[in-house]
Amino acid sequence: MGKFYLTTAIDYVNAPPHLGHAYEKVCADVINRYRKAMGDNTFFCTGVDEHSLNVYRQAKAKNMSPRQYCDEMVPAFKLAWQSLGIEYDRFIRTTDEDHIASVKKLLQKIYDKGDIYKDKYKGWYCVSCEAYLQESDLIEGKCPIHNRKAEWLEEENYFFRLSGYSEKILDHINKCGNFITPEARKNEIINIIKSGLQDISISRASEGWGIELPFDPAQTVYVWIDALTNYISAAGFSGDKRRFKELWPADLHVIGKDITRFHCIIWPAMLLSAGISLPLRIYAHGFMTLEGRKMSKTENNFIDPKNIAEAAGSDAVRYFIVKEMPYDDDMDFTWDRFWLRYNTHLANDFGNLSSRILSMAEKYCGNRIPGFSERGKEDDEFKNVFCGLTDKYQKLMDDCRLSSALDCAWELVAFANKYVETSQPWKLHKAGQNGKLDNVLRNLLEGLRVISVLLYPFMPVASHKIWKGLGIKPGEKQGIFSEMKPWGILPEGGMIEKTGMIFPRKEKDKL
Ligand code: ME8
Repeated sequence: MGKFYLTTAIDYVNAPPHLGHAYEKVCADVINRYRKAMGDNTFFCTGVDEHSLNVYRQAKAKNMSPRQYCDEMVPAFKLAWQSLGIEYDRFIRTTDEDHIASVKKLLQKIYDKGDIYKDKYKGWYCVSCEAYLQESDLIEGKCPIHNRKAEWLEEENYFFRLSGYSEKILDHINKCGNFITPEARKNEIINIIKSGLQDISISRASEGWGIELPFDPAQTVYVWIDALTNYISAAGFSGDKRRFKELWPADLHVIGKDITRFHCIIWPAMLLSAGISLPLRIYAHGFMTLEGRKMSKTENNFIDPKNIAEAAGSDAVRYFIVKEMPYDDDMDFTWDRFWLRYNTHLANDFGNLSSRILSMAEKYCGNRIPGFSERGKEDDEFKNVFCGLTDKYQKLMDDCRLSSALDCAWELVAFANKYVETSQPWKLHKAGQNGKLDNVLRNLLEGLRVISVLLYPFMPVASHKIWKGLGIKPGEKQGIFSEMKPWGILPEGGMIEKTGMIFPRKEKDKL
């Protein structure tokens, strides 16, 4: 038990979020719910990145101020996250006052340390990456990621002495094995650092949209330096010292694999320069494509998180995207697989199991939770399978291996389904073997309880329905896990309520 400060990347506001952005927020919400369930005092921050050139230009084209434009875009993000059951503690905007103060405070510290100097910069800039690219990176003059023409920028800027931090960052990566995960991402970063870091430009002179540099108000802070600072802003860096001491360092930054250079090199260097401790872990997830193609608004190839949550329910979307994204690779979303998984895993395997167990308990045990009348070897075996897999699940969750943790819970679903088939409670009832029948149903009810606890971080709506069915109300105070983990805690004689179909079968549909 302790504090757990968790963040996601903050999204650019120039287009509404798609299901790829949603994956990251769901993934963080699953981890946050799990940590809370373990009894941690969690703080979960997400938000939006507003001071980009894209925002400035789009607002101008619409004859709006950039701030007005952002104010119009923000509700789309909040609604999308709400529709997927994402419960954050802070939604930070980079135009928030405390964030602006925090950026200025951090840059002043780095400036005072002597790590910032003025120089001329010339180079190719991709507005979608909001970063300079090497000429050798361009393909026919275009950014290879965004397929967008790079722009030649030339101006006098302030620079950060990133090159002076290579050794210190490498040292930290080597000392803290889990600082960058998965391993493949860590190796990429080590290679980049070893090939030599160059100082980076941290300000812009040309546009009027951004945070003013504290030591030269004629320039604004480069959007990435501004955005990265959000993590300490939300922890109270510019305000309450006690709160900052309690929350920082962040326990986990969840980000996409495309932005590891910023988070694993530039961010640690900025913190080291300012004498602030480094985040404990960065988890860089894979990318989601749609039917084999990049998710993109401009190419009309995207899924709106709100629409899919309305069609299938938030739990089903959460389940699918987390299940399908491997820990260290990309995933391809296909509608066929989405509905197949919905109907087989959720409606058949899990939904049927829970309604079957509750209706058998209603029918054969008079709506009440039976006790163990003749507890035997078989019942211990049942219990051991459940407790063993719960321990395995916990280790995987602690390591952010969410898809594998779901597999563990699913092994239990499969085991319980098989147990129903082999123990045949309907036959025991017919034969009047009531002691045995009570034991079988008691095992199944306990099993269902454990499964619903393991699935809670992923599918909170379904878990709450099952808890209602089992007549239990886990409190949040001590953490659902510690409270609900012990085997055999269902109260004998407790009332049961049928839940109905938790996941009704659905026809395949493309939205
Ligand atoms: O990069 N699949 O913002 P962003 C999985 N503002 N993840 C995806 C994805 C996909 N198809 N598309 C985007 C930025 N993401 C900056 C971040 S943080 C200080 C500043 C992820 O809107 C992406 O990897 O382009 C990133 O983690 C997040 O969504 C926001 O992307």
